[in-house]
Amino acid sequence: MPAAPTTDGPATDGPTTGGPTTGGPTTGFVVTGVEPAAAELAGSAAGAAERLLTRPPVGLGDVVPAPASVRPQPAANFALPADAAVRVSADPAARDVAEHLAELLRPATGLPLPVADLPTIPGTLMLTLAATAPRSAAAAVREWAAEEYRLDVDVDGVRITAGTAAGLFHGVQTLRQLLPAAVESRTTVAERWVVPGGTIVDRPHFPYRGAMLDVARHFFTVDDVCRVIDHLARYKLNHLHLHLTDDQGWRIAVDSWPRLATVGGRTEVGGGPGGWYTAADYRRIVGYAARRHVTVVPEVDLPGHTNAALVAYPELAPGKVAPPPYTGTEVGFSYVDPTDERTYDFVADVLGEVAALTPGPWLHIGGDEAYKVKGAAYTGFVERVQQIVAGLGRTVVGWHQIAPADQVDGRVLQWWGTDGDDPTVAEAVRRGARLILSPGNHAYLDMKYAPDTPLGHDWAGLIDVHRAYHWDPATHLTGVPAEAVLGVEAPLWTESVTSLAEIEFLLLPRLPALAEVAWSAPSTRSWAGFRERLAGHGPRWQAAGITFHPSPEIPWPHLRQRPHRRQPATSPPTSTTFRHIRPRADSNHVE
Ligand code: TNX
Repeated sequence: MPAAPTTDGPATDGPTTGGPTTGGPTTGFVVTGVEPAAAELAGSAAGAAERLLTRPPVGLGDVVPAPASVRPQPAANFALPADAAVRVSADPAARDVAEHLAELLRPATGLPLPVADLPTIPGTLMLTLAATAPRSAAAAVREWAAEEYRLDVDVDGVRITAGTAAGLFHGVQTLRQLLPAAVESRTTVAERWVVPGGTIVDRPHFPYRGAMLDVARHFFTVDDVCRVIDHLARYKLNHLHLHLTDDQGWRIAVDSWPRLATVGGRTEVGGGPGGWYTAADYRRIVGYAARRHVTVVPEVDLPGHTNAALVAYPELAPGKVAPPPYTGTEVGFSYVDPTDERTYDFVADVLGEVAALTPGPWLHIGGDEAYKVKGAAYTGFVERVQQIVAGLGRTVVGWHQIAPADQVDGRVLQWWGTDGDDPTVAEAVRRGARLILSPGNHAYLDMKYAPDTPLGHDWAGLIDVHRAYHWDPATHLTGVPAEAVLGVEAPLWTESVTSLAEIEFLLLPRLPALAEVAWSAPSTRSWAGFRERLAGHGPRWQAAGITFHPSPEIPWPHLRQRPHRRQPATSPPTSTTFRHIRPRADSNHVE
């Protein structure tokens, strides 16, 4: 007779590794004094019983962003055995996702997790490239069905199926969230690695889901940027927009105009040393992102926000006089001379080199707050730059100020208004433009959470987690049909942000809120459900050493006892002095 289980198997009381399928020393059952056949029977019965008793700490639906469909099978929980292996369809991109999964799980589990191609040996974690049947006909014709995945968990293992490596990658991120929070630890942890049983079928609601990092106002290292990419990937965001140039600094080396970086890159807000990315640095960022199925969208902001370029090349400045370097936080005063042909050589050279380094389809040309280039001078400039981008075979993206310029194939406007009524943008959409929505009062990650937030701005209002979550991209702008909305992007401007900890403090927990707005169908979204699901991510971020804002809106399991206004235990952001953004007094622009 098997003895009774020594414990009722709460997941966190379990062994370091091993589980029912290995029958290792840590199953929690003791079998004594029985014949071999009976022992075998007893052993397998004990294994079955333990599987039934194994309670995962995470529910199958506890995923952010909310999946399209979740069918739990509580009797089918899976515990990762010591000999767990990853098996994957023989395809280089899928193989890379499998390696990524193993890399994610090895540090905390301490398991070897070898990766091999299917079908040699069935593994416990299987990644299969195949149609995610059954798939609706409607989904099949939507371009974003490409990112769909299906995840099946039963007592024998986990199977992720997708039509593309990107779909497999999203499935891996879901699996990561279904494991105990300790999986985020970078060192080996004593834990039972149980995954809740059942099936998830999931796909994004919008194809473009992104965040922007302003590396111009303050410079951030390649490692910092890569860490931001990790945060995006975790929440199934698939675009990183890099704001590479602004008045305070030029951050990308351009061979044909070398002083842009070597002179224009040496400044930043507040007088710090600045910096820039070499081509190799930038390639590293792009490659790191690509491996996480994130596309980099480079922005060269034109014709305004160009003081750093003018310092480096006075020939681009109106009057050909170099302005002094600028390290303040005002906007709208600088511009490249739209009447000089040399300016268009500059634009073509810079965009050509940036395009050559960038595998993705998008080139962002800025276009915001060019207060001193007005009317036809402005639209004429934008139209020429749009043609340069088209000539490079890329799709142009610009801040919504470029709306009055002529339509060019595929053009995308990034809308950052705070009022959902914008007739000029609605008209550009009628002429064929598509939109990325970054409403300043919902998606701007540089806004403060609350009046006492130690960094950030408030010109677009305060954005707590609820405000970041509570809006619908499909209906947000009057006169813009849902089909014109490509997706959502959360910009992080960095006038007040000087370190990775500060970036993370502003990103988390609002980035997952915006990720859910972009990924999850409205029918699967609810604030009540979201705040409960998000709560489980606090321990994950803590385990990974990630800074976040412990917003009192979220019922954090391990932070509950803390007074509301305390900062996170991990690297609290320092308070920074910040002058409110406003057009310079000498700006004569009226919007
Ligand atoms: C507006 S939004 C800007 C940026 C500032 C930001 C600060 C947009 C396209 N331009 O230049 O950094 O406000 O929140």
